[in-house]
Parts: sequence; C-alpha cells; structure tokens
Amino acid sequence: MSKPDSLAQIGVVGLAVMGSNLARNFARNGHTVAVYNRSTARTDQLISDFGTTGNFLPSKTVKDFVATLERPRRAIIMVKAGPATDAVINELANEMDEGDIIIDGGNALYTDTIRREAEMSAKGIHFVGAGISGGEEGALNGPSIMPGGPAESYESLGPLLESIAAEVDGVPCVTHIGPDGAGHFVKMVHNGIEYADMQVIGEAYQLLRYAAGMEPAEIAEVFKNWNEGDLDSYLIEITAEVLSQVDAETGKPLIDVIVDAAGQKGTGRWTVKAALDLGIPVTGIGEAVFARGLSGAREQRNATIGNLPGGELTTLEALGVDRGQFVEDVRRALYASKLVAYAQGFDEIKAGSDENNWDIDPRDLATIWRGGCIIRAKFLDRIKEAYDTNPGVESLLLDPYFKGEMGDLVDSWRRVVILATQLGLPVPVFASSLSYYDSLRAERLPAALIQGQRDFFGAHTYERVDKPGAFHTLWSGDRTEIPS
Ligand code: NBP
Repeated sequence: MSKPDSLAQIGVVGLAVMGSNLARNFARNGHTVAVYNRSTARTDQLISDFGTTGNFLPSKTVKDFVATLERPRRAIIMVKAGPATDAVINELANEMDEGDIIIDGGNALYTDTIRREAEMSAKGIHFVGAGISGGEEGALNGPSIMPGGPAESYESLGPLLESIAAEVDGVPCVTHIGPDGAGHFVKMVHNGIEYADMQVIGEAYQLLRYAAGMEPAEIAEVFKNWNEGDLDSYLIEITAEVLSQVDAETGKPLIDVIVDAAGQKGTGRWTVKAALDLGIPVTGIGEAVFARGLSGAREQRNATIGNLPGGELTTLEALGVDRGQFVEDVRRALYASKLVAYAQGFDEIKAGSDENNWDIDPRDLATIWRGGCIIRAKFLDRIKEAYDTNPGVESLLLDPYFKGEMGDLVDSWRRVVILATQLGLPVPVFASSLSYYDSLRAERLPAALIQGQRDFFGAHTYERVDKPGAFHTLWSGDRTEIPS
C-alpha cells in the first residue's frame, strides 16, 4: 500500500459495535482514525455508513493498518476478549516498533492483561489494558475509560482518550489508573458493582410488584421519583423506562413478557473469584451473581416452582403495613444495600491495589465513574468527598456522611428484610448486605466457635482474648490447654 497523505493519530482494530462506535467518536472529535477489522465487510460497512462524518483510513491488512499510524503508533483493540485479543496483539506487535502503544479496550481478565503487558514490555512495546464502560452508547458519545499500563504511555494517550470520554463538571471521565492490569481490574469491579446495583433495583421492583401489588407503570413512576433524590443514577433512570414500556404485540407491560432468566458474560463472576482470592467479602456482588445463576437454572426452577413448601405466608394488609411507608422503606433498603455494594467494591479495589502494588487512588474512580459508565450515580460525589476527608478510611460506611445515612436507613432496611421473609419474597442482596452490615457492627462473631471447632478436629490452635500466643486444647486427652 502506498503511504497515505496524512497519518492517523489513533487506530481501532475490531469494528463490531464497540469498535466502530469508538472509531466514530474519535473521528467526530477531530482525529484521523485508522480502522481495521479481520473481515473486511465490517470495515466497508463503517466507511459506507459513516465515512463522511470524519477522517477514516481503512485498511485490509494489519500491515497496512500499522503503516497508516503516526508515531508513536497507538492502536486500540476492540475484539472479543480472550484468544482473539492475543491473536490481534501478536499481529500488531509484529508490525510495530519500540515505544508504540497497543491498547486493549475489551473486557479482558486483569491477569491476562498483566501477562500481556509483561510480554509486550519485553519487546519495548507499551501495552495498556483499558476498561471502557458505557456500552455502545457510551463508546459513541462518551465512555468512562479506565486505562492501566505504563504511566509514560498515558502522556501520549491521555489527551486522545480525554477528547472522547464523557465529561462531568468539565472533568473528563478518564485517568491513568495504575500499572499493568490495574485498569482492567478496576473495570472488572465496576462491572461487579453494576451486578449488585441491578439486583437491588430488581429486588425493590419485586417487592413493589408482588408485596405492594403495584402495576409496572405505577412502579415506573416511583422509580422516576426516586431518581430525583439520593438514588439519582443511570440505572434507576433506565429502570423507569423499561417498566413503562408496553409490548406492542400483546399490549402487556414489556416486563411481563420478558423471560426472567438473566444472562451474564463473566465480569461479575471474575469480581467474586478475585475477591475470594483476596479474602474480601463482596457479599452483595456475590449474591447478585448467584441470583442471575439461579434465575437461569430453568430445569431446576421448572421442578421447584410451586412445588416446595413455603410455610405460613401472609400479606402486607394482613400485617397491617401502610403501603406508603412500605414503598419508602423499600427505597431506603435499596439505598442501604447499594451503599454496602459500593463499600465492598472499593474494599476489593484497595485489596487488589495493595496486592499488586498499583497505588490506585479511589478518588479517581469516584470521579471518572460519575459520567459515561453504567453505574454513574449522583452519590459518587459523596464517595470522592469521603476519600478526600480520610483516604485511609477502613470502610466507606464509616465516613461521617454515609454513617449518618445508614442511621436513617437501617430501621427501614430491617423492616423490609423481615417483611420480605414473612411474605416469602426473595431479597438475597438486601438480606445478605444487612447481615454483612451487622457483622461489621458485631462485638462478638461466631468465629470464636469456629476456631474452637477447628482446634478440636485439626489442632489448628486459637488465640485468646486475654493473653498473646496460640493455644491448643487437648480435646481427646484430659482437655487441658497447652501453648502452641
Ligand atoms: P464482540 O465482543 O462481539 O467481538 C467481535 C469483534 O471481534 C469483531 O470485530 C470480530 O471480527 C473480532 N474478532 C473475533 Br470474534 N475473533 C477475532 C480474531 N481471532 N482476530 C481478529 N478479530 C477477531 O464485539 P463488541 O461487542 O463490539 O465488543 C468488543 C470488546 O469490547 C469486547 O472485549 C467486549 O467485551 C468489550 N465491551 C463490550 C461492551 C458492549 O456493550 N458490547 C461494553 C464494554 C466492553 P470479525 O468481524 O472478523 O468476526
């Protein structure tokens, strides 16, 4: 291919929905964009549909694609996460030189990103794993971007990413998160929080629908109203939209014709697996992932629906519960459970950062998640303020603002969990988050008994509250205690 007249500041490999929207976003913001897709049809489609909306340099081969990039070359990969990403990285690296930058904008597992960064670094190529949130709409109009990789590469990449990212109060929703896999780790936990956030909204809907007996359109109004206050967020906003949608074919609320089996692509599961390895309880995210799993276990549900005893169930009316108070209690239970999910997610990020020496600043996340991404919410400003006030706060829930909020929410939260239990309605995240909260508050946990059991069957020893050291009781002997 002959050298083009002008070179591209950025290239995009992989032109499915995310890649083509990202390429259009770069072009709309004045950049010349090199584009390449394995099957040429997608490249041709992009150029035929949007070629006149900006400067695109299409290529049919990776070699030609790399030749159209200005130095240091910057190429963003937007292909299916997994082996496809490795294949594309290697193809690009073969054509690139030292100092060039490969950015993986897909949803890669952060440990893959750590490995890839090391492999590329050995070749002198900068590898940046960048979490990109906001779905296809965000990619086109302004995503929240979480780039990891070498800080040095951000100097050349940062201004480009800032030009296409969402903006809140004039601040772009992108910043360098930390070395190697930090960006993808943070994006993974972001997605985990998203799972919990969606599930608590689902539990609130379920209670309003089946405990309070409200119709979807009525519940949509409740969510619209909630979106004016503390819960103001993208997910609450779209919930109202979904609930007010009527199915054109049947005239029923759309929600009633959608199969109640939730899909998942894996980032929620990864968040929980990583949390288990780090020893961080992310109960809200975990229950949300399990709830999706249970919803999709069709054969098991077909066998169990209507076929398991439920005990003496009752109704709101029989319990003399005021409907208006119940709706407000549900709002508060949702808010409290959501705060727990965020607090747990930030705990996991801190633990991941400590484990990998990433030095992630939680304030950055609270800032760049305010726009462009799926979990954007008004209360992220409060999270930033909490970390501004006390960067080392042991739990977000201890921040004076959130502690005050919890004081206002906790009674309602308990009432909702009790009522849901009496009514036989599942609230896995509401209930487990409350138990987590009470566990944090508890002066004594049953872990003392567990230590006793462990010592009994495995001589694992225990510590005493009244003196230092490890001890073992001779359980099968005379049951005296010996120091270990
Ligand atoms: P997909 O995840 O559906 O991937 C399709 C793209 O991957 C096509 O361009 C395809 O090329 C390319 N590809 C595959 Br598959 N195997 C390849 C290979 N061996 N070599 C080269 N190219 C290959 O696209 P998407 O939904 O646009 O998502 C792109 C990335 O962004 C993914 O990692 C995804 O997880 C992430 N992400 C998606 C969203 C979202 O809302 N969809 C949000 C945030 C992040 P072809 O046309 O030749 O088959």
